[in-house]
Amino acid sequence: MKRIAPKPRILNDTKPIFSFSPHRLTDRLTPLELLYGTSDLGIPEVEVADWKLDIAGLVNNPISLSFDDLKGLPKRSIETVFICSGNPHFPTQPSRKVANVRWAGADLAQLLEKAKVNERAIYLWSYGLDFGEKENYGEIPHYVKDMPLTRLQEGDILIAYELNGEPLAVKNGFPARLVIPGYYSTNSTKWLFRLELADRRADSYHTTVMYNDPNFDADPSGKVTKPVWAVAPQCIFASHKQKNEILNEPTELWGWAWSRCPVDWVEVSTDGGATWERAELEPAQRRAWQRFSYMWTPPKPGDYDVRCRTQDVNGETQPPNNARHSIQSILIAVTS
Ligand SMILES: Nc1nc2c(c(=O)[nH]1)N[C@H]1C(S)=C(S)[C@@H](COP(=O)(O)O)O[C@H]1N2
Ligand SMILES: [Mo]
Repeated sequence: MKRIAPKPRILNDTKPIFSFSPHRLTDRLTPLELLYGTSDLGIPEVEVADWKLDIAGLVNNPISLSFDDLKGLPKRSIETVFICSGNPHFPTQPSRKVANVRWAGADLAQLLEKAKVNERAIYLWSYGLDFGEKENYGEIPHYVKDMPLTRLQEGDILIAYELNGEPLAVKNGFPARLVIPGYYSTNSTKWLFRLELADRRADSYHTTVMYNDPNFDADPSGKVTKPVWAVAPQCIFASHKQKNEILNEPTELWGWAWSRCPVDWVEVSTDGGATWERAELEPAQRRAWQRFSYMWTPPKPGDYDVRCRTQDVNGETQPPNNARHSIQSILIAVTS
């Protein structure tokens, strides 16, 4: 891949100052200070006056938009689960860096209609202004991700410039970023400056070396891979944390469940997965996470291995372990 935009100034990477813990996620809408935040190549500082979004490649009518042009388009907003796929070097490690936030911006499908996508196009490449270098790879001129155009049929993809009702912060992709609800958030390119329609996958570091899982169903040796795109079903406890101590009294075990589509049910186990009971589950609201709740009366004091698992409306479930969406288990100590 070649550099196609001038280098912006890169601010020092501001790592989150808290250690991420799902039990803090007690709000339906995650406050911005609890967003996990990932910037693999540092944070570029972008001048709005110089910023442009180009829509190019396999289109019959290339478009170039200023920030004012973008904000002049009809504004759409969506509340959605936003989940990091975790450390790409360890794709089988459970990732519970999740949030539920409200984005606002312009509708991607509308923009692509204006650009008149050529029928040969199969993928949408998105370019971020951040750049860097990796050992054993070399220069990375831009953060680049791709998405199959088939995802457009499900709608809801935004070029977002607001997050939870506030202008996008620099670290979250100011002035604008792509947001693909139902896809792991690594695909939601920050500091977006170019969308390119293509007939093949992007050949960038973040689409080739990183973010391709071994597809053991297709090939047991793990050589065949599949891109980290659609979100898998998962649920977490927000009510209790690991090694929580509670009194020997009835307690509400509750949390959040989500997938690329609505989830159908959540079950809770208080005996390490030996038996499972249905939890109450609120109905799905478009792409937001769904609250589940289970009233538990501990039989006696002691240590309990408490778990939750979900199945989505496509029938997909969570594996017990060795997956980024494996079943969560927390130890709850019941005292007398
Ligand atoms: N341009 C760019 N976009 C990016 C990234 C990045 O490093 N550069 N990181 C991705 C990853 S891995 C995640 S989890 C999300 C994090 O978004 P946030 O920092 O707004 O929480 O941004 C995604 N978009
Ligand atoms: Mo991520």
